[in-house]
Amino acid sequence: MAAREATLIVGLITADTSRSLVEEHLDELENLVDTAGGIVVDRLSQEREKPDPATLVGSGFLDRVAEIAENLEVQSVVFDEDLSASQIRNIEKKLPENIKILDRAAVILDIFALRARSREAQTQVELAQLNYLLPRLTRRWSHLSRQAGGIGTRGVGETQLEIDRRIITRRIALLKSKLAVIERDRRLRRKRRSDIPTLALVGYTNAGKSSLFRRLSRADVLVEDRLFATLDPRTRRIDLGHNIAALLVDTVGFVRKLPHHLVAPFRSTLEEASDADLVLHLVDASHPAWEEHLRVGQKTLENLDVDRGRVQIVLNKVDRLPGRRPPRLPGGLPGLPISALEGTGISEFRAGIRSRLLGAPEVRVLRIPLENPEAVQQAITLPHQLARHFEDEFLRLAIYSDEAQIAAHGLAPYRVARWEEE
Ligand SMILES: Nc1nc2c(ncn2[C@@H]2O[C@H](COP(=O)(O)OP(=O)(O)OP(=O)(O)O)[C@@H](O)[C@H]2O)c(=O)[nH]1
Ligand SMILES: [Mg+2]
Repeated sequence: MAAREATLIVGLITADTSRSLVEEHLDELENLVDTAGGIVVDRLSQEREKPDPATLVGSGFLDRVAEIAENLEVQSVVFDEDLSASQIRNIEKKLPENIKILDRAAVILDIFALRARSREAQTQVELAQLNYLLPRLTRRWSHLSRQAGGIGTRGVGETQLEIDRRIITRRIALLKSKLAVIERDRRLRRKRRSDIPTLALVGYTNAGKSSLFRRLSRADVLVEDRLFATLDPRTRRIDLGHNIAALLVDTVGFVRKLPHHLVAPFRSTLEEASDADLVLHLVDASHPAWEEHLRVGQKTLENLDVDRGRVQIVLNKVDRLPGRRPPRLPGGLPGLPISALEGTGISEFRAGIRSRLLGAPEVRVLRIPLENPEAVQQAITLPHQLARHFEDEFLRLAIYSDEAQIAAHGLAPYRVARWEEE
């Protein structure tokens, strides 16, 4: 196995953030670097009023970064904030030649590239990578001109850069049209699906989406304590109990600071989510930053035009909480507590989803022909009966119930709008 790439990570504490928040973000970045196959050997952070437009961190601080990077013999330095093309160039000038300068987005793209399996995901990732690379193409960055490196004459390098840019631009156009075709096919496939309701599992990476997917569908999907284990969405038919079925879709995870040019190509992946009848927003309630994860998720869903009314928050990993007591959600939002790992709360979860999909309990009226004694028998055993009336040929019944319960007893065909004859 190749040795893990030694990496130094750098954070920035501004007036808008706090040290503890930045430390948390660096923890996550360390996790991202690890997932991408690197190893973080040290982390540094600078406190300053606001970012330096030229080099993100201050130039004096950058000298220290250079010195430490050299002493630790790192191969790359990763900044937790987005770096512009000119910032990368300026930072490059300060750091030793052989060290790669990356930002969080580049690391995420790298993980995506490692994880993409389907043709669609691979195409999306390559497109995102090229879009990211194009404005940042410098002599050190260009993969294509790296072979031509060492020549050392500026003119030749510049020409090579122009060629690279043209190759990339052409490739981007090709990938875009390829994706358009793949997406059209998928849209057609989706249309052809039966009209059983669709549930989409979304949430911060590592929240446990695939674990829940697996528990509900008994499917063999990859569950890993790694970030972005799932990149390709998958769909399975699941049983919600009481004879109610749904399609469940597992999707790619969210992460903070996922830049927009990255999200755009993944929009189609997440479109599955925005098209769903109900979006299940899974949150790892045992994570110290769960509230921020929840916010990032809600924001991403907002950007996808998913309104709050179609979202059900699910609090996962309650087995790791003291007393298994789920936290209270901000704004009094309702959340369904579960443990996907142990299976606790799953039947309540199923019931909760059923009532979200099929309507909360309310007074419903049934009108059942007496010539159907089985249905009559079913109906009179239902709880919460408010009124019962036998006519010549019908039993009329008012009950406090939900659609799911009525369907489960095979009584859905006998629903009528009101007690009185219309
Ligand atoms: N203790 C505990 N761990 C859980 C629970 N659910 C999931 N996990 C663990 O959390 C880790 C991530 O689970 P996944 O199901 O892969 O998470 P995911 O949301 O699909 O992650 P990505 O695909 O990377 O976005 C794994 O190590 C799981 O075993 C739970 O209820 N309790
Ligand atoms: Mg997953």
